[in-house]
Amino acid sequence: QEYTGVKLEVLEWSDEIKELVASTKELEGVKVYMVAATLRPETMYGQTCCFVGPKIEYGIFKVNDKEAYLCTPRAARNMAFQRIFEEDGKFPQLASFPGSVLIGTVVNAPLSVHKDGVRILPMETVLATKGTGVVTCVPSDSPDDYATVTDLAKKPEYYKIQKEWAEFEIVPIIKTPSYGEMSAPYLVKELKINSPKDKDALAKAKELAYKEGFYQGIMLIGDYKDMEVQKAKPLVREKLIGDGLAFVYNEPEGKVISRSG
Ligand code: ZZB
Repeated sequence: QEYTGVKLEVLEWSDEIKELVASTKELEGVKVYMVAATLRPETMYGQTCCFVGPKIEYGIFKVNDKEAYLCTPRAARNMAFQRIFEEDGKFPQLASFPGSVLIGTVVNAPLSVHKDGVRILPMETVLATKGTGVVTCVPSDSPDDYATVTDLAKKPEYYKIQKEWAEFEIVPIIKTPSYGEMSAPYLVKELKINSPKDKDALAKAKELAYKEGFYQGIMLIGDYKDMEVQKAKPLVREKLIGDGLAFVYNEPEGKVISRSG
């Protein structure tokens, strides 16, 4: 799987991790980026927040003297074999912590309409075994994201977040003939999805949104406004990479799954 690793620079650490970062000598003068793995760089305009799995283990890894990446150790290891870190095969770990301590952190989301940054919020369905474990949230076009932000706004105490953190504007970024200007809310409603745990319906909604967005989508925002998504996708990606805001991240295919089942 070829992902785009989008770099979300940390602007303000949450109280729970502030001290750990401040006491880590190697992070002095180093910019830390949370790396979100996405298959849809053209949707980055619609980022409203960014998710981590609260129970998943994350680390900060030194890329060079100026930059460090925050992701799962598994992703850092993969990156180290793709010439993303300074020394081939090495991914020096500077800190280790569960995702829960990151909740409330503010990061810069490249291209997002939310220019002052977005919050890190919890998503219980983040898989530790996929991508970087950091999932940038585009509720207009990702049904999983829409279902999650709806639940976060409904139950802030349960999720241990401030209510305002889950209240942000969701703007249309892609229009399609079948699902209008916001495919995710449309599909979540249409398929009667009530919870982020509604796995099967969400998988179905995701597939429909992917297909319709890719083959029929038209950009409503940004440098490639009015262009077909199919054409805009690689252009947005190249722009992000050219501006140093993203890089190519490959996930080795064929995980170790026993053939017998
Ligand atoms: C932004 C985005 C905007 C995404 C969208 C999707 C959509 P796939 O197809 O199953 O490979 N993702 C990435 N890593 C994880 C993880 N560890 N756990 C859970 N979800 C993860 O899924 C790739 C997509 O799943 C990625 O692309 C990311 O969300 C999420 F409008 O990034 B995406 C219709 C989907 N729309």
